[in-house]
Amino acid sequence: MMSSTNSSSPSNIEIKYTKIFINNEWHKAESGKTFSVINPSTGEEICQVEEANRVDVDKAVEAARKAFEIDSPWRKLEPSARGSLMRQFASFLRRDIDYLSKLETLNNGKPVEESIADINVSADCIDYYAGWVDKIVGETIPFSHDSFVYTRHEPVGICGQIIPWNYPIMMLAWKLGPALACGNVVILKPAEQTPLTALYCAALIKEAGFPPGVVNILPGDGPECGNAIAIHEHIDKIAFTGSVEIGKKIQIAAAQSNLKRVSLELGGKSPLIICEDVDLDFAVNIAHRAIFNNAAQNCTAGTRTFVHAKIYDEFIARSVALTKKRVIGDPFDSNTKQGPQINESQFNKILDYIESGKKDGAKLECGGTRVGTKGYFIQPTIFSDVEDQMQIAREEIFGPVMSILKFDDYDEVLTRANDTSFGLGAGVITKDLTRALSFAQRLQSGSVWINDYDVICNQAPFGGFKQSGHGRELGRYGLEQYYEVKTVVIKLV
Ligand code: TXE
Repeated sequence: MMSSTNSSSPSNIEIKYTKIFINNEWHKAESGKTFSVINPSTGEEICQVEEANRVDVDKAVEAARKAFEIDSPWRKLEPSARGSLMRQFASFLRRDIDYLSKLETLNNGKPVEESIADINVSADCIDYYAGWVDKIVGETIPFSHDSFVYTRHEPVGICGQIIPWNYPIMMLAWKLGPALACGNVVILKPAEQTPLTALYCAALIKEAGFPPGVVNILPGDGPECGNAIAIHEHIDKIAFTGSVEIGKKIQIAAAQSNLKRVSLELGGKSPLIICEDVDLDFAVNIAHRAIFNNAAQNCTAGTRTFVHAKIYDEFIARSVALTKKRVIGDPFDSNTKQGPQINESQFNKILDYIESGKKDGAKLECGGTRVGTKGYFIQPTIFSDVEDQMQIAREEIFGPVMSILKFDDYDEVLTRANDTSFGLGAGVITKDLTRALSFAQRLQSGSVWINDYDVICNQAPFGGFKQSGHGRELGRYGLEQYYEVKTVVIKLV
């Protein structure tokens, strides 16, 4: 279903920042190059942004090194004062939520309501980590009667952070929060598709009072700017969220340069298992949200919906009815539930997957085509009778395509659910507690949701098994990526 209007180019959203942010100053690209930022709702240009490359990365590293010197203002800041700066930044995110949410929607295409939710969660994430700054403690270790052994948790140093376009502000908060809490300095590269809110956040960082060089934000592409960060000899750690393909490149680049620490949050092909004892509407609603949220541009999207044979036909009928009612179109229209895909290449890739589903013999129940004639809108699409070996059941589509697979044996569905190179999320809907707990134990994924889906909280770790990545973000575990543990041994003479 289309929303009433489909003309998303609010001309009243002022674009305030388009330059490279280094050392709390705005810089032009050393190469003189800029790149085009596109509104995915229209396919038209929003503005040009300065394009950082290797030389700008070197400049940012210089600023970050200075900011990280042992007697720099940042290093000498008391932990609680560091926390205050972070809380100030979080409060500015909330203060400017009206503007920021519109900018996020303009650049990313997600409905404004979702942008607002993302920003609130992001501010909460920064606040959560601000609460940790004075609780990152080492331990004393009993060893011998004439020695004193203890550990210190020290910041890693200069952290490169490369983030994607699906949750631009939220990914920035997930990365900055733990890095700053531990006292690191950061060079962050937003995705080339969505640099605008990250650059606005840079201005808020400066306004909050962070010393120069602590946070540097460099808009630029992957092969030039991202790679320059990954291979840099003086960047101590890299955190990446994006595709498996680039995650592997990052790990190779880290190994071939200075063996920088690497944490990766990559894709998924997450199973959602609907048992025969469920309340059907409850399950249909969860499965619908699990796949179609954020136009399915979601690494945890429930892309393989396994449905018990006893409820299979009715589940499909109700899912199709619900999906046909989903309002798609102008993300600035408050009725809209689904905006455009991020860009033309994702749009084409998704339509190709839909073709492959048809060719492989899956049954197209609804959707399957673009919506409108401009922008990158795709109908929410459902395939039933999907088989495990089909391309749409094996590869990450990152688009609004629900694949429904039938099962009638619980051991068998567990094996099928785990038969993937990914392991990010998984869900089970059932009223049977024993079955739920047994699945939670045996599913190979970083998160398992029972009778819900994709519930992510700042306090609990998030990350992948297998090729969905390594390292955890969020919660106490998220801090572990951002400190080195030093052992100090003192002889008591
Ligand atoms: O990802 P890329 P793309 C998956 C999803 C999607 C596919 C492709 O399946 O369809 O990836 O999306 C930077 N060195 N996810 O092409 O290329 C790039 O500039 C260093 C899942 O957008 O991985 C951007 O900042 N950096 C995912 C970031 O990597 C490089 C979210 C992600 O881009 C680089 C996004 C290089 N050589 C896509 N090349 C998730 N896990 O949520 C690119 N980049």
